[in-house]
Amino acid sequence: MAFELPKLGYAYDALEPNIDARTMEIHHSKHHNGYTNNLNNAIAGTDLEGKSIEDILTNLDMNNGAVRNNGGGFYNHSLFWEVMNPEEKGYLSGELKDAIVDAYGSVDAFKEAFAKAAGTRFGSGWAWLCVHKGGKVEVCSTLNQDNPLMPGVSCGGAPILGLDVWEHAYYLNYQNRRPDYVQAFFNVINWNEVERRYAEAK
Ligand code: MN3
Repeated sequence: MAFELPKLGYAYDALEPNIDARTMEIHHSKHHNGYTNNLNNAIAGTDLEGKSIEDILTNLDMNNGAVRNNGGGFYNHSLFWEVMNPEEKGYLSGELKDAIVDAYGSVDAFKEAFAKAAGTRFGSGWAWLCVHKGGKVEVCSTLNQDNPLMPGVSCGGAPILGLDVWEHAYYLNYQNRRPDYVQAFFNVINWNEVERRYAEAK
């Protein structure tokens, strides 16, 4: 059973003006589709075929560049689409909010830490909010399509929120203004989904 490009739960223009429709369309139908196809090609006929993406990434041979890049790309974008929602207005509450305040002192300080992780990731990569067993949360970032599930990545726990900071994610609308794109992302986070992932992973 090959991996399939997941459908978006909303229209390409639904995140405007925070993320423009053209960027969303290219990002999903070209970039994410490419990672999906390349992942399927990379695992075809190997013992990875038929395994879950989480299983593949958790037990990854980091020297396997094709699976590292495309498996990461497949997983990271699938998470990214789900942690955004045009109808949620970024309401953070409950146990996740408590964990964030415990770790960072306030929601604003967490946003600053997340924006810094996204803004200082040199070149291409992702910013993450992760949860460790027991519920402690941590902000970090990874290079290229790496993610916190992969072995030896300097970023631990289960990813529950991720932001793509590759230029393809924002350049059409924001050009070199990555910090503006990061701030716009805060407007479209689906905190219900992030909280669901927190409860499942903690
Ligand atoms: Mn991308």
